[in-house]
Amino acid sequence: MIKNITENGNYKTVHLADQTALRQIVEEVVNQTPVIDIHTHLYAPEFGKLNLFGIDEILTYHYLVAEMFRYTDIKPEKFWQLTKEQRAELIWKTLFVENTPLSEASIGVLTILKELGIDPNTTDLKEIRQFFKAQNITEYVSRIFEISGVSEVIMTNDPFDAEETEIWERNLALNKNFHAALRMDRMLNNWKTASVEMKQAGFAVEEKLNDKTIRETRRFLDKWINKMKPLYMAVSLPDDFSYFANDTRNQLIQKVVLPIAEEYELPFALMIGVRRSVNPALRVAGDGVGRADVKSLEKLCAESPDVSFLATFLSRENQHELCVSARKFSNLMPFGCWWFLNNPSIISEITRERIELLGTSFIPQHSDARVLEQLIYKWKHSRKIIAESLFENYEKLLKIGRFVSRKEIERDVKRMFSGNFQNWIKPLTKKAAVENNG
Ligand code: HDL
Ligand code: ZN
Repeated sequence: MIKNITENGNYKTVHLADQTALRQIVEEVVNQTPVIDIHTHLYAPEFGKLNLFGIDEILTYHYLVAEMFRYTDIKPEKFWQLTKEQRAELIWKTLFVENTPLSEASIGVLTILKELGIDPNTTDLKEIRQFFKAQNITEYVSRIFEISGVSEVIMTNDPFDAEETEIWERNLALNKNFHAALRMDRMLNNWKTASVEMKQAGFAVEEKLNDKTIRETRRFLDKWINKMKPLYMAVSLPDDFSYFANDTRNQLIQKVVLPIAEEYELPFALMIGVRRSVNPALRVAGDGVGRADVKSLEKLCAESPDVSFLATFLSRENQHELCVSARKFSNLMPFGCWWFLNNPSIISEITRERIELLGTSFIPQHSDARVLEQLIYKWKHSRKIIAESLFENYEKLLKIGRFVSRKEIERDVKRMFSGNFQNWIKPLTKKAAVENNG
């Protein structure tokens, strides 16, 4: 039963007076509120073959590659010699036919098939392939966004990736729902190689961080900021990242990245706790996780109060510490259940501890999608848990006798799904604007 209360005779506020109505409304609002997916590896259709979609890309997702190796005795070097289609066939046979698809990534594939109207009991990949081959990519992108409830996605854009920069140099008009993020991994984690590549691209940099190198590195970023119009700069950092060390990475952060962040009002996103190539034979599937030191993130936030930081960690234990840090620094926005945390049991724990410690002042999820259709399962699975977590807390209010209105629920979910991010990023201002009009 929903109590209709007329207040002051001016308007009627619907207050949810019992749990059944409340749960139904929370689920409805969470499922219908569009989300800005703030971190993906998707590319706008204009990037051609970098824009991955279809069943063979879905099945050869590196999460499934890693899982497949646990069931077969094929050696990685032999696996990598197979064609994309052959790898997809092997993964399908191994994880979906010979074994029950119970992992999050394999259930995700079946969620995609179901939401696209393909029978998840189909065993013949050739039949499934026909569906994807028939798609017109422009209409298909809109359809996938629609099914997923995604309004916009932020890409991951690497100024050191020749295949990608070649497309940027064409100055194409990109699909308006795809935005850039300037990825700094190669510059900050592999300066030795990055400085050589920057020099080859005409920037007078040396490995030694002298004044000229700093100036030229900032000019390099100026170029790519003006080219890509990123909404933020991002870097993934290893579990042993320490902002207390006087190393090259920290000097580049202090002398290049943070000044640029302030000058352009560009947020800086840190994704901390990855151990790259724990098993190199698995290639992109070979990375691992390590618990990181949250004190370094706190030092960054404390020393740069005018910079807006986005942050997430790869280790479950760090996520609780991140919530506490975010209570100390209002320039720190926690986001997402990253990679090995993007599993229902852990999304549940992280979302609940975030609501308990931060209310609605955080960004609950990003998809990290690499293949277009992954938006479907990553958001369907996450929305279910976000709705459950929110319901539990609204229900506490009802039990106290505090009414909850649909309008409040809509405001809260909109804040988490898009508002918090939109408030964090600002239209590229200052220098970039001048460059554009110069
Ligand atoms: O560094 C990152 O952005 C990670 O998300 C990696 O791309 C990782 O391989 C991944 O796809 N995780 O979901
Ligand atoms: Zn990622």
